Amino acid sequence: MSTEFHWGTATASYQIEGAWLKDGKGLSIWDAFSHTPGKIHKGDTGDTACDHYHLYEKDVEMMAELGITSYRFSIAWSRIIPDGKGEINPEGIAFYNRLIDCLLAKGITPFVTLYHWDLPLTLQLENDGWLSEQTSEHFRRYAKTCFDAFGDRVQHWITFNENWCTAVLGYGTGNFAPGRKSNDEPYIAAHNLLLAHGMAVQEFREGGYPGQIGISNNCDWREPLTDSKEDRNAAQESIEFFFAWLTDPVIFGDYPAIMRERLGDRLPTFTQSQKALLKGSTDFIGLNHYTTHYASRTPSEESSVDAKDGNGGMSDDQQVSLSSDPDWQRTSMGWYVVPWGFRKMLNWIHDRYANYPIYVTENGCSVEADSREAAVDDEFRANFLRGYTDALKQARDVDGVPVRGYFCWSLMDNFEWTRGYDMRFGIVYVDFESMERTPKASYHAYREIVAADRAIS
Ligand code: PNW
Repeated sequence: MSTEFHWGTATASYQIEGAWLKDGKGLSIWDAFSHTPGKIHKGDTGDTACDHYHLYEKDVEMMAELGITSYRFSIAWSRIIPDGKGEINPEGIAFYNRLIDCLLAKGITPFVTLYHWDLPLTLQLENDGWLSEQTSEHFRRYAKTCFDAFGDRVQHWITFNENWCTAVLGYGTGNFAPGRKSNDEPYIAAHNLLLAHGMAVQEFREGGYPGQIGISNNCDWREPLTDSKEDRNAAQESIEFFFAWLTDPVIFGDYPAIMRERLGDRLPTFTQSQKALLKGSTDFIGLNHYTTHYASRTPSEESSVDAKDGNGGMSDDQQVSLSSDPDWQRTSMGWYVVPWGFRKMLNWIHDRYANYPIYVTENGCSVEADSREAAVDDEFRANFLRGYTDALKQARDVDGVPVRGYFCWSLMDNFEWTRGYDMRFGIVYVDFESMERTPKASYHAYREIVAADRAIS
C-alpha cells in the first residue's frame, strides 16, 4: 500500500509565480484585490511574489533534493485564458509545459489544481464571479483546455482548492477577493463552484483523459467540549457545515440534511440533473487541514474571538461556539497545534465517505522570524511536521484510513493572502529582495520523514 503513497509539497499560482503582467497573462481578482488600498497587510501584492515564473527550475531542483515524489501546484486561469472565456494564450500554456516537463525530468509527479482563487477579473466584472452559473460554464471550458494541453503528462487533477475559503472569506466576511460581505452569497457562490466542479469532471470523464480527478476542501477538527449530547451534536454539525457542505454534494449528490433544516431557502437547491452530475463526481477526497477547536452549544467568551477565525461568517448559522485549551501551542497565524485532531479528522472522513482515497493536499504552519538566521532555525515547524505526519501514519497504519498522500504547505515562503509576506509557511526561506532561497531546519526534517516512510514501504 505504502508504495503508492505520495509525499509532496504544495504551492499556488498567485502566491509564488509573480510575473503578473508577463507573456499575455490577464488580470485576476487577486491582482485587483491586492492593489486595493487597505486590503493586504503592508500593501503587499503578488506582483513578483517568489518570482517562481522565472526561477521554477531552481525550485524543482530543491524539490528533487528534498526527495519528494510529488508536487502540487495550481494553474493561473488568467495565464491560460486571459479574460477567462475568450482566446487561449499559448505563452501561458508554454509556461506550464516547461514546469511540468521539468518536474517529470526529475521524477516528480505533478498534482495540478485548476483553481486556487485567482479568478480572471473579467468574469468578476461581467458576471459577479461565482454568483453566476455563467462562470461555471466558463470554468468547464478552461478545465477542458488544461486537460487537452497537459493531460498527456498530468494524471492527478484537483478542480478546486478550498471552496469554503472562496465562499466564506470571499463572499461572507469579505476578507478575501472579491471582498463581498453577505450572509447569503456564500451559499450561492459555493453552489456555482460545486456545479463548475461537476462540469469539469464530466468533461474529464467523457473526454477519456487518463488519471484521477478530485476536489480539495479544508476543514479543522471540532472536538466536543464536553461529552454532553449537545456538544457532540455541535461538533458534528460544525464539521458538516465546514466540510460536508462542500464534499457531500460531490459524493452523495446533495447538501447535508442539517444545512437544509437550518437554512431552508437560503441554501440553493440542485435540480435532478445537477444532482446526477455531482453524485460520485470525485475520484478522491482532498483535505487541507491546519488546526483544531473545541465545539460547544453554549456560548463562551473566548468563542466570539475564535469564531471570527475559525467559522467565518457562517458561525450564526452553525450555532456553535469554539474554544481552545490553554496548553495548546499556537503558530504565528494563531492556529493551534493539535496533531491528534488531524488523526480524528481523517477518521471522520473515512467514516462518512467509506473507502474514498484521501490525499492530504495541505498541512503546515507559519513561524514568526525577523531575520533569515532566525527563520531557518525553525525547530517549531520541524516538530509540527513530525507530529502531524505521525498522526497521519497512525490513521493510515493503525486505523486503516486510506490516506494516499501528504503535501506539506508550503515548499517556500510566499504571499500569504491578506497577511502578505510576514506570515512564512515555507520549509525553504525566501529573501523577497534578492529572491535567494535557503532551506530551513524543517526542510531537512521533512526530508528525513519522507525518506524513512519511503524506506519501509
Ligand atoms: C489555505 N481559514 O488557506 C490555502 O489553501 C493556502 O493558499 C494558504 O496559504 C494556506 O492555507 C495557509 O493559510 C487558508 O481562515 C486560509 O480558516 C484561511 C483559512 C484556512 C485556509
